[in-house]
Amino acid sequence: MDNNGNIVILTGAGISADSGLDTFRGNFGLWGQHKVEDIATPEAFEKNPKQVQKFYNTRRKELSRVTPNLAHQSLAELEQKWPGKVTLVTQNVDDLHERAGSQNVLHMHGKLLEIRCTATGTVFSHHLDVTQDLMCECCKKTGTLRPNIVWFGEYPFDLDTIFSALDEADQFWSIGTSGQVYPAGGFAQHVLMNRAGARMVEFNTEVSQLSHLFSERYEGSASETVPRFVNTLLANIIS
Ligand code: BJW
Repeated sequence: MDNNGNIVILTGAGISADSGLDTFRGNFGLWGQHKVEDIATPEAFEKNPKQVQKFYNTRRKELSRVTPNLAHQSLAELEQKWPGKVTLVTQNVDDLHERAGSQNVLHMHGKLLEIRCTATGTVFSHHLDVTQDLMCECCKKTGTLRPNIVWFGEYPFDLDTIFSALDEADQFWSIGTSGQVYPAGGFAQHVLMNRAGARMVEFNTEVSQLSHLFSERYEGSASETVPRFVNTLLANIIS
């Protein structure tokens, strides 16, 4: 493995928790406040679109009240300064990585600030509330717009690009994810099986379902552990 080689980083809700956004699981998570099957499935949207749009309208609004934290910022700095390729794969639908300055970001579960026309598949950037009586710019109909979010049973975005990056990874980092959702929950295992000797690092406040796959673990808030780790790494780049 190349010490200065390619790094693939998987982020989850935990990295945005220090910015004030809720995670999904755990006592105070979003799935503690809402039933997942009432929100995050295509069937839920079909049955009760108003309720699903309301959930995403609330979360979209929250974005204007939060800012990237030191973990997001240090990953952006890493991408800029690291001699190898840095691929940031996020399960998060917020835009905090981009606002911190990261450029190579793959949003495998979609983006809160995008909506999609179910009639044509066209994706639009959208920062305001979405209601069922909003007319779609492309098909000129109402009731065809949905959040551009990947729900359970739907195929995540950019998987070909993600698996190509995993197949070339010299390091795999997992930050703030419980590892309970697939296929993201299988990425660490994929790297272990296909990239013998890759550096495996996990950052989490607690032991996760995937912790046993990582030879290096940093327990604590991502906004503290990640910047410390990145600073040390950048200070030790072998030229
Ligand atoms: C901190 C911290 C701090 C806190 N610092 N850390 C049976 C077995 C296996 C799989 C399946 C199965 N039945 C169905 C499936 C597939 C299904 C699945 O995985 N289900 C499981 C629940 C069982 N997956 C799918 O359906 C996916 N599609 C799919 O599989 O397509 C077919 C396919 C097959 C094979 C290959 C390819 C494709 C789609 C999944 C869609 C997920 N959607 C959601 C909601 C939409 C987005 C949104 O509204 O925001 O995505 S669910 C939700 O979970 C969201 C997240 O992105 C995702 C992951 O959650 P995450 O980020 O890990 O958050 P938490 O809350 O779980 O964890 C936070 C972590 O942070 C914790 O560990 C904390 O300790 C930590 N933490 N504060 C550091 N300050």
